[in-house]
Amino acid sequence: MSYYITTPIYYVNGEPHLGHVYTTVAADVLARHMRQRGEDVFFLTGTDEHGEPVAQAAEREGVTPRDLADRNAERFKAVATRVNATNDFFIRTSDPEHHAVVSEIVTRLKAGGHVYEGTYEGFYCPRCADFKTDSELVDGSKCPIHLIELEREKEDNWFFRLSAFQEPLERLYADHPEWVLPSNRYNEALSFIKGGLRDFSLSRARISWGVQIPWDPDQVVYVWVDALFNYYSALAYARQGEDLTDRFWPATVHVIAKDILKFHAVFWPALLMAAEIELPKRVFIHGYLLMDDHKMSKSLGNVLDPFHVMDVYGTDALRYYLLREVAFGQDGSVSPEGFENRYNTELANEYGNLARRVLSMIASYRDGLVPEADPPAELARELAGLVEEVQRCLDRVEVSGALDAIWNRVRALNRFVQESEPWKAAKDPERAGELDAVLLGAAEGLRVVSVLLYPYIPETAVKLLTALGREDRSLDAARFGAAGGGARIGELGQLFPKVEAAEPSTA
Ligand code: ME8
Repeated sequence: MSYYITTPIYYVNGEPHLGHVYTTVAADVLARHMRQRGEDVFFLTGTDEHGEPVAQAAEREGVTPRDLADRNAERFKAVATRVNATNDFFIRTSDPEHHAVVSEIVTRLKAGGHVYEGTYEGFYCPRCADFKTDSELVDGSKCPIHLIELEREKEDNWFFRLSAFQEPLERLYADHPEWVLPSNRYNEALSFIKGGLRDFSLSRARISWGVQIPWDPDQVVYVWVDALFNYYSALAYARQGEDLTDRFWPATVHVIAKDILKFHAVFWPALLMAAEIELPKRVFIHGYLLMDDHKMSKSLGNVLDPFHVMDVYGTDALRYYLLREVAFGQDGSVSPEGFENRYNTELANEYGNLARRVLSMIASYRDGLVPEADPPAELARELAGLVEEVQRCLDRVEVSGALDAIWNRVRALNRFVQESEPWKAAKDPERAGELDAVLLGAAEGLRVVSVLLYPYIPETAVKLLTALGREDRSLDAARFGAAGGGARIGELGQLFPKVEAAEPSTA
């Protein structure tokens, strides 16, 4: 089956930060997991380069929007690589191929009677690229998100008849109660729709940085319309000489945060209906990472800078922390101190030490060969159903739910090793069979959790599976007992080394 997953395309008006990393990593976990399942996966991320957010930032810096976009798009690309994202393509809305698709679609919208000429009068926030109703404003005239003073604008432009989609959208929500997840976000979007939909401007007259309206060269396509169609346009040109649209459209899931719910859960399906394009199957809305926790950490200082974390602790540690600390779908705080806690207690102790311990026992008690034995029934019970549980969670985009389920088994394996005390059996030749079963069970359990952890901590999981002499990381391999004994184990360095406190900065 095909599985097409997207992140938002990020604005190039600023630097990539932890919030962007969060969404990209979560989407990457899903993409990697679905590949493990043998699905035909396409994973898209990229940059949103038009409109006021970028044009104004460029003006402030005294460069052209294109220069700013070129510079920052490179940074976003580099971040995707740095976090080990396995995106199949990186779209930039300044790509000429994307322009062509947007022009064609707005032309089609007009031909279909969904576009009319009108006058917009009201408030507009250039940072959100969003029109604000009077009731949304703070202190009478400020953007509720950016708290900047907005001016009342009046301009003639082209309107999209969103109001005509009130009923079709209500029907979409009634027929597909899980098309927006989690359910609180579904309710929020539905109540926005039920509150009455107003037509919105499909074009802007004031700026020129964007896709020209084909029948009116004085206007450019509203940046959100331009941006949303990236999910569709990318498939047409991501692979040279090949159109992937039939293979991957409609998208399986768009992963976004709650800031852009309205655009994805209301505007987007209406635009697609108008353009007579099939709707994506799901939008998943995650929460915000709250980063204002100023507790001091020994090695990281007081801000969780993702690049610093990756430099000091490695990419896997950051990926793990983000998806473990905050329930995916809810808001939650992240902090350097919280990071260190999870790194030391969970990654280094619960997983890293478990791995080292099991491998060193196999090395010293069984000359480095995983023994042949029947796996212990209690472990088999503990791990039964785990693959299905992880699949069920990830089908519903519960990225941290799946990780919790896996981690519970990491803890169960630790208990198993602790309680079965193989070091005692190793001293008694009569208990050789028992020792074989414990070592085989522990190795097999470690292998199973590592296959399932692969999407979250890919570098570490590959190291561990290699050291276990079992490199198959398909989901079928994640069944307890699938591999059995006989493998020769290899060397495993320290997976999550202790990091000493950073020297106090002398700057
Ligand atoms: O909105 N916590 O781009 P953007 C969690 N170009 N996620 C966060 C976050 C935080 N504190 N801050 C940002 C745009 N994000 C548009 C999108 S899509 C067709 C166009 C993540 O650069 C989260 O995914 O402002 C959020 O939705 C996105 O960055 C917004 O990125």
